[in-house]
Amino acid sequence: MADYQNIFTQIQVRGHVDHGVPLGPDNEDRYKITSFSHLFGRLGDAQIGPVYLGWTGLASLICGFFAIEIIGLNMMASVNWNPIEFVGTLPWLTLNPPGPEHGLSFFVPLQEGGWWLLAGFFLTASILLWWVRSYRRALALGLGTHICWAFAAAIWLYLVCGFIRPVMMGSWSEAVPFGIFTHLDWTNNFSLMYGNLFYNPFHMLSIVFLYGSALLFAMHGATILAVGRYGGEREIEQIYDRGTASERAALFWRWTMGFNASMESIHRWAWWFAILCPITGGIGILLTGTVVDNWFLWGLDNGFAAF
Ligand code: 07D
Repeated sequence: MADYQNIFTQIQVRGHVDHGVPLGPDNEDRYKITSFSHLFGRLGDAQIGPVYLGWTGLASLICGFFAIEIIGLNMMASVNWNPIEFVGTLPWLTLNPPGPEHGLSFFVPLQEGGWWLLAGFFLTASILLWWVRSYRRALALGLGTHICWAFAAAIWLYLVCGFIRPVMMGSWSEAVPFGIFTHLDWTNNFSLMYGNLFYNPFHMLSIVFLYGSALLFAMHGATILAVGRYGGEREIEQIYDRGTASERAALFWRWTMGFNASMESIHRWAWWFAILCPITGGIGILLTGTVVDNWFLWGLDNGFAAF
């Protein structure tokens, strides 16, 4: 009889619906709606759901909906409510923060940035509520909270760019616009205004962890796929058995570079590299314009930039 091996086999896992571990009386009612998808089965697990929405999830989606509505309707208004033009020019459309004349005021006329403040409030509420939901679901399942803290690291950079630094600079006008090209322009202008972000050591570090994460992910993903023919993706059994795919994988790296991570430590490496990208990035942005006005001149002063 054919049995499931790994992604290379043509067999899909399609057993009975798995409702997961029992979670106590409060949660039992929710675990009902599920379905199966052949396409999803090719990419991962064929079972869809059960999705746990809960109050924080619902509130997050509602806030996210408000944010997107405010941004989208403002963009629609900017093209005279013409749907064809909206679609055609979407990458250039934008909802901008208040101008510098409004400082940090909360009472800004809607057309002069008030809508941006409202959209920012709802987007931030949505993201924070989603974080609470992820934290609570992790606890309910008896997991560690590693995913939530990694998510928090990304939220840190988001808050630095859109809230904490503008507050420290005393003006909402420092914040990021809601728009596809305009947020890219903001990024470019930010670098130009403050003397080239490449000379900001925290931008350097953030790039190290960004590229480092990609490298680690490629090494780990490739290693596990390479030993897939020996069942390498079944990490748990592999950790305590000798002579397994895992042992070959480890030996490969010792042969080629003299050192190997363990099945457990590679995931710690990945986690730290991933979270340090936005953590160091957020520090770099926070220092810009508050502590350091020109990173190139700062680099000259500190002996690593040259004319
Ligand atoms: C942005 C924050 C978390 C996101 C969350 C999600 C929504 C959804 C949806 C409304 C990603 C929020 C959800 C908003 C809304 C709807 C529908 C995480 C984010 C929670 N740089 N650069 C970085 C490189 C240059 C600049 C980081 C490379 C130039 C600025 C990273 C190069 C200039 C900033 C990085 C390069 C410049 C950065 C981002 C090369 C001008 C930042 C890390 C090869 C273009 C940010 C310290 C990240 C930062 C940042 C890479 C060049 C400007 C490492 C590879 C010189 C202003 N740059 N950069 O994880 O942290 O982002 O800087 O040239 O703010 Mg840079």
